[in-house]
Amino acid sequence: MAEQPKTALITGITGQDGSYLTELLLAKGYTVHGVVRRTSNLVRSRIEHLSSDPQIYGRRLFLNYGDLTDGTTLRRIFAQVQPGEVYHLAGQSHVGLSFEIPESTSEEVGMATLRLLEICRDQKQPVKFYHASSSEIFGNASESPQTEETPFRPTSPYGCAKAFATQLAGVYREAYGLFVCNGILYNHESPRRGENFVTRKIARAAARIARGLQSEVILGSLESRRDWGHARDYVAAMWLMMQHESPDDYVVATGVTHSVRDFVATAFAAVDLPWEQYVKRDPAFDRPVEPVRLVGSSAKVRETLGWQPQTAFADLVREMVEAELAVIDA
Ligand code: NAP
Ligand code: G4F
Repeated sequence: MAEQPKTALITGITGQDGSYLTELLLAKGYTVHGVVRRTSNLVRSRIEHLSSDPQIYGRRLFLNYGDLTDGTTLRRIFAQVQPGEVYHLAGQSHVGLSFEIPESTSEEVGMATLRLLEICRDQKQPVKFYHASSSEIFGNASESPQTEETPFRPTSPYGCAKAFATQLAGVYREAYGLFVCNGILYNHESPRRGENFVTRKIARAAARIARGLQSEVILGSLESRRDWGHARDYVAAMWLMMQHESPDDYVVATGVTHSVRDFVATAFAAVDLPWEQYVKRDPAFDRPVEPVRLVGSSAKVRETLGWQPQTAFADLVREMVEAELAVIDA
């Protein structure tokens, strides 16, 4: 007998990861439902190529209005969609901004995860739940590289809220036997990254400066180091976790760090410009506290699920800069 197509529900489908995950799941034959919030602009640029395709939209891809803060509607969406797999990616995802808007960040990142776990608990059909945890839970990390066993020491409101949600996810797995996975993901980027994250800001500036549309870019700390991978590779790890026989937590990382300065130098080299002439520093972009030594050991996800990153740092940077140039030159 032919296998029934799987149905997935994605919160945060319009975000960077949501868009790549939707492409992956559609390619695997899933029916995909996304939760989208009401916005003043109807264009959802990252999934426009899918939602404007009549062969896909309304057939295997559906968008449902909802908001993380609106439990009644989320519950109704679950009842209508009856998802087999839920990928919970939505929420305020900017660490620096979480110092400005800590209450709404904690509500969206922390309490909304609890809300969704409670809905999962009440489902009659078995439902698998992926929680988008973050390396920010390790914050001022006590060891390096970090593993699934490293203690949580967050250094931002965002990190605290993710730590709360990560621990709750573990509690629901243990207490109720739910299939719940925490993907503890390190920074992952792409041409679809939000414009106020450092990698996209740099890639965009390098391209615009090269085309004479901008004269400089103002950044915060150039010394900060991150373990940067490609979002396309990281959504594959999310899917693999949900296919494994038992639920678990996994660190997903490249294991290699680069500084913001390295990113700048690589991006400007891609357009043959000396970055020192164009990059200015403003402490206004510094955070009250920065995590230290964030680099992940992905031994578990590599050995258990066979995952490995496919994109090298230099290729990621080049892809991001070339995408910006293509938009300008179109
Ligand atoms: P993103 O591009 O900022 O996308 C966030 C998504 O959440 C968007 O679809 C956004 O909708 C939606 N959203 C925000 N608040 C919402 C609300 N109240 N109700 C409904 N939807 C809401 O983030 P991302 O980079 O794809 O990351 C996905 C998840 O992984 C996030 O939870 C993030 O914290 C986490 N994470 C990311 C990284 C990384 O390096 N990218 C690393 C670790 C963990 P709109 O389009 O309407 O704004
Ligand atoms: O690009 P960022 O804003 O990413 P950050 O704070 O590492 O957070 C991202 O990765 C986390 C995973 O570890 C996710 F959980 C989170 O949702 C998000 O996706 O900043 C990277 C580094 C920081 O040290 C920051 O201080 O770049 C430094 N930086 C320097 N100048 C800047 C800037 N960051 C931003 N956003 N803008 C600047 O001008």
